[in-house]
Amino acid sequence: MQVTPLPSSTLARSDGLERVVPDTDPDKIAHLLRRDGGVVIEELLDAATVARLDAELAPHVAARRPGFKDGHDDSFYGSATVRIQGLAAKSSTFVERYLLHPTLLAIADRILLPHCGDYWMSQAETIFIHSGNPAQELHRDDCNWGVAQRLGIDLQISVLLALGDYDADVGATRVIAGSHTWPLERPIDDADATPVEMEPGSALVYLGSLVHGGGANRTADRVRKGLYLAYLQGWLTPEEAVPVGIGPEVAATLPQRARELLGWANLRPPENAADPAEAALQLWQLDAADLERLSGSFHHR
Ligand SMILES: O=C(O)CCC(=O)C(=O)O
Repeated sequence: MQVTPLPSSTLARSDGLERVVPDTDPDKIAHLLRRDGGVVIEELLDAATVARLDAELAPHVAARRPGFKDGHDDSFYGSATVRIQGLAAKSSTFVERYLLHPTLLAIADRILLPHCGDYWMSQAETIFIHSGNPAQELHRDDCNWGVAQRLGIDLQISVLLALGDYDADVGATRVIAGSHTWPLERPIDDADATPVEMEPGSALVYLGSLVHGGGANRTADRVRKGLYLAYLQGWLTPEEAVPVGIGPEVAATLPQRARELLGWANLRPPENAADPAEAALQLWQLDAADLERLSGSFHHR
């Protein structure tokens, strides 16, 4: 993989986010997330793992024309952007090293579990921004769940892993640090957003309430390779129809925690449920006959 190293001067913290390493105390990372809305974990994955992920996804990316969906207004998703989903069926490295990364799960436990029995994956996709793609509109991921967004609790944690060049020219994600605390009505100004530049293998982790957006790719021939992953409160509908994209045959081969995160398990009731009905509740149930038929793929807990 040909990657242009970033000059160290461009690694300044002008984006307002702190840099940590993967074995930083997860309480500290959760604190930074709550304080700034985002944080960069440097070297979340090593170079060999990044290369393996990239290689496993490459045939799927090569077979896809840029643009999200025919007949769809691509100005948000990017008409020169390649988004591939169903990643758990396409890359075992995605599951083993990214979805189940202990640091990411430790952060999600701290931020999301206080409000749910369990969280699950909302979406994972390549966001490969090609030359000429304009900057994406700044937004909050939480706007997917407009009513819940007003509850004032953390709904989602998003991660953007750099699989290659991730500098301002190639379309690094732009963020407004601290904007997760703003009233939703406050106007958003593009001039306040700063690109988060990272080395391959590093990851931007941010709350669903943080204002952000993909950058413009102003280069002639480089591609901004970001690998998106989001963990969501289990009582909210994921953005991607995750289990459908994976199928029972693949699900049966996955570790139990992966099946739980990928919609191949029912959801636990909240641990602190005071009401007996709430404590007995099982969301995302499966009829006993279906459970038998899918034995080995759907995990009943
Ligand atoms: O690609 C990026 O940097 C951000 C993408 C994003 O926020 C989105 O597509 O919702």
